[in-house]
Amino acid sequence: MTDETLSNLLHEERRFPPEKAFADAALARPELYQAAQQDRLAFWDEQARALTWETPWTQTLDWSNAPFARWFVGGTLNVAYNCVDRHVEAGNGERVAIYFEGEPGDTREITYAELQREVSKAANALLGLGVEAGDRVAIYLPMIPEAVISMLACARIGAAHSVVFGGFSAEALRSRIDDADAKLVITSDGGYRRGSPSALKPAVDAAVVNTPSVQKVLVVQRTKQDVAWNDEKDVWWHDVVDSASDVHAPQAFDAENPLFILYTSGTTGKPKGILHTSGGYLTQTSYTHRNVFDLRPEKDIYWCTADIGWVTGHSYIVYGPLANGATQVIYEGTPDTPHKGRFWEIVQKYKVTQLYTAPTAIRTFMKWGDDIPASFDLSSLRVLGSVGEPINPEAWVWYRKHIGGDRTPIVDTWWQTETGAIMISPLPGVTTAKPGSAQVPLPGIGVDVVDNDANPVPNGSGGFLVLTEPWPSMLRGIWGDPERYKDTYWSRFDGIYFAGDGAKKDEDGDIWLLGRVDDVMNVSGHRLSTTEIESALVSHPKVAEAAVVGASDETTGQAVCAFVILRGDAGYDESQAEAVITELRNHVAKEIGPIAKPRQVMVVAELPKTRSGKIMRRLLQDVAENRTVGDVTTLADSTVMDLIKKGLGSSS
Ligand code: 6R9
Repeated sequence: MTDETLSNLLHEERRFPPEKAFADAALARPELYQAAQQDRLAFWDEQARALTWETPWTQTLDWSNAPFARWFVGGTLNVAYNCVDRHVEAGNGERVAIYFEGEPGDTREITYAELQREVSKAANALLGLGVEAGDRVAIYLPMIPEAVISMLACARIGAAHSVVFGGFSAEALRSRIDDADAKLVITSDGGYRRGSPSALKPAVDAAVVNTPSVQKVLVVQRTKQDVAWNDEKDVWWHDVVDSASDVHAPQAFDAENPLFILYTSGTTGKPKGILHTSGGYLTQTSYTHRNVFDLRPEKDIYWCTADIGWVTGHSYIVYGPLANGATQVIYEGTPDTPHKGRFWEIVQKYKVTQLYTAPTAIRTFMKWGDDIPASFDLSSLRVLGSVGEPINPEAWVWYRKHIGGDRTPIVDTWWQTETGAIMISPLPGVTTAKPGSAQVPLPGIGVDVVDNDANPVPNGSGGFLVLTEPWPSMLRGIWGDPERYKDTYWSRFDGIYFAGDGAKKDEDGDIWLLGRVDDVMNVSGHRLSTTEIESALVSHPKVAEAAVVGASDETTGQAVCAFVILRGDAGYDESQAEAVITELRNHVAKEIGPIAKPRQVMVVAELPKTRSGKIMRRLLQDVAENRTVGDVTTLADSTVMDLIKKGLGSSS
């Protein structure tokens, strides 16, 4: 990518300095940056000391076998003890750890003392089922407390978990179980989604037919729907966990003991099993969770809306918040069940102080209309977070105004499954925010934007996002495939981590993420970022969401094709289609330049998204290029593509 590549950037000049009262009281201090700059490793030592270690480490970082890192060498700790027991020992056993809100409206309140008993029981049950330190356990559960308890029970006994999204197919589950050689699968009869029970166990039944490593299947009863039962393999949670002893002495494990494997899709077909270990991962997730969200465990009610099957659920529902002794909300279901104000009703009910969600959700709320959040009391909110995709400036501003009451800081947090924890983000109370930009690396993190030859680009230019220093929560490899780890992340540039994202530095050196580098189009030799054109479209008052792809074009190489969802209050009907499309094409030309003017704008009702909220542009490209639509198995809703094709067919 060259400088000229990303020169047509939107001009975003709005600035949101921290409010004085917030800044005065903020947990994150500007001095953190200086401390980290003076001595990076001493800075990380300091953060690691916030955890409770059984044996102290003798070396902060061993990078002698790069890119295979070891952090806090020689240190030992128990991750579950750090997330649960130590809070009870500190006298906070009566503090609520989890406010669970089921989709049908059932609730559960779990204190840290109860969590300690539940995790101990589950740990004892896993040991009874033959799971040992060093084994792998697959977890295929809905968003219920047992998902958190299962993960912590694995951590407690030193077994690595591999959580697989409840939305994934039997085949996806099978291949992940197989790749990790999991001994046990933890699942449930089903979960609630969009107002009705949806089954999970049949997918497990189908998967384990062909996974010889699996000895037992542990089944939580959530919906009480009928399930097929295999007497040799299947065990009810309420039989073996409820009857187990609620006392379990945690044993300390090496800082580099595997904590989990989490599969993420790569550019080739086979998913990559991203491996994370214990000490460094817990250090960075807890440090970032405290500072990025200004987390006060004594009084805050934190809520991250991610699913546990995504890395955000691992780092910012389970490990970061619980290591910090936070009180949090866990919600099982979808934002529009039973009504489109469900999220805001939950914020109001629990007086949520920090909300962490994804741009795709925010744009959906914009589409549903301002009056929905306006009818709830959202005044408890103090910090809003965004993760998963670049957040368009318009969505950012809407989030702050309509959810944050024009008052709350917004943290746009850039990171990946591979990084384990947040890497780039403003600090609330410290950073003057710019809508649409993740802005600055966190203290202790080395980030740059480089050109094709690994030279840092000057301010005002774009290139590839790289991480220049090893960090504590970095992936330790790809499960079973060290070569692929080196090839994917460490071979593009010598000695630095290639993230796969395009980015630009603005005049102040702040970082703007531009989407995956494979989302870059080449139109008549000009490189255009999909994100940039999507942002231009979303800045139009009639547009709620936009996805842009490059479709092959005989004359220009690629042509810009845009799919847009209009806002609910745009007052659109079919008869205005032509006029709206022309208006939007001209709008992009005006905002970015005529070169970016879409060849086609298609008005659709939905966009294809993964469960973690990422738009699957590959499928839209199939539509734009009139091909048969490819594999839809990782979509949150696999019927969306049919809807899109049908809608376009009838309007053209
Ligand atoms: C945490 C998570 C990682 C990819 C990443 C990037 C995109 C995530 C972002 C963002 C712009 C942000 N991404 N956060 N892009 N701004 N704040 O999402 O992990 O599922 O592994 O995805 O998501 O493209 O490379 P993961």
